[in-house]
Amino acid sequence: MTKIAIIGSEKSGKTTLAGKLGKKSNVTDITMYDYAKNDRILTTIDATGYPASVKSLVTALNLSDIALLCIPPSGLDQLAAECIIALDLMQYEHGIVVLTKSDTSYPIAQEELQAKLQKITKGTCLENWDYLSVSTTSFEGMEELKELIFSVGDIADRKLKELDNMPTRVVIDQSFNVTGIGCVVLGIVMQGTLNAKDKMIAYPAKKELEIRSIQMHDVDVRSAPAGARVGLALKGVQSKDIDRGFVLSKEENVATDLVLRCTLSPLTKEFNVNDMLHLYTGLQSSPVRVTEILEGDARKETAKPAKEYVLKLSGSKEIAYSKEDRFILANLDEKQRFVAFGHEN
Ligand SMILES: Nc1nc2c(ncn2[C@@H]2O[C@H](COP(=O)(O)OP(=O)(O)O)[C@@H](O)[C@H]2O)c(=O)[nH]1
Ligand SMILES: [Mg+2]
Repeated sequence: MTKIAIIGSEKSGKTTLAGKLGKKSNVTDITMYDYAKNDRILTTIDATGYPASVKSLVTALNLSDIALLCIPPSGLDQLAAECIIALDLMQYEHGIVVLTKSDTSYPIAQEELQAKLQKITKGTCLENWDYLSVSTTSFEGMEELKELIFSVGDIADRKLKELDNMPTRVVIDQSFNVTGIGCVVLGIVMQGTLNAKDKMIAYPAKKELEIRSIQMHDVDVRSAPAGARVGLALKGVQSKDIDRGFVLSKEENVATDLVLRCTLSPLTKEFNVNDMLHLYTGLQSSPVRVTEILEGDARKETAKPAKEYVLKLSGSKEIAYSKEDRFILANLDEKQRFVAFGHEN
């Protein structure tokens, strides 16, 4: 089961490409496309809410194993650069740079564009990603792209297998009521193995529940491994108890205020004590106020690019997380909105 996020700037051909990779299913601020043939299952997520919504981009990436960064012949713009900064802050492991609309360019120009992008992304997590020229008009590169997605998908799946024995965590992206069944949620098993009849807790609300049944791509299964996209019927809760971003787990930390050890991107602007930022982890987000900036033991008024700080953040919403979870900070008032990554201090 391979899950990809298609990202990039506006009019780079993302939605057209997503439409060629599967059949449109769910639409919120992300749009999902499904494809299944033989034992190959592909879920493609188009971050349709981006660029207006940073959350749409983070959500699409956190629901996927592979990112397809779309760059048209006109090259890198402000938004594509923002996507690269987001990928690097997330240390996004698997991806492909798709040089889109290749029918409107020339091979030599595409080669130059690739060389330029490789230079720009040197030292980032994109450093070793594959490049492919693709046109959804002439179909150049489409078959190669599908093969490449599945071969990168196999590598991602092998990595996910290593997570099968960890404590089970399921991140929820949709929750609704089905007459005669009750609360049904859709989500991804982020780690561990989920079994029918498992007793879990929905965080951050701390609602106890039981997994009544599990479906993977409309087929009933008794258990689901790490990486699986699942539909779950839940016992003991109602759909109104569970929001997008909730985590089903045995144990999570829950907090509104956080103390994070953060590294600022070299490509962000500085910010000050009392500034408002946005915090993202998994599919959750919360506005937070910076209440303290510490560099070592010294209190600072300002946090500067490319430096590491301990930040005290005061939020207004409960966030569920584990010790090893990565947090992303954004400043929605800036042109390039991604600021930093961090972990609990
Ligand atoms: N010539 C050409 N046009 C394309 C290709 N892919 C997309 N387009 C066109 O580019 C425009 C933007 O495409 P869209 O998929 O909506 O881009 P998005 O904003 O990144 O989702 C539309 O007019 C598409 O028809 C392609 O491979 N070749
Ligand atoms: Mg689009």
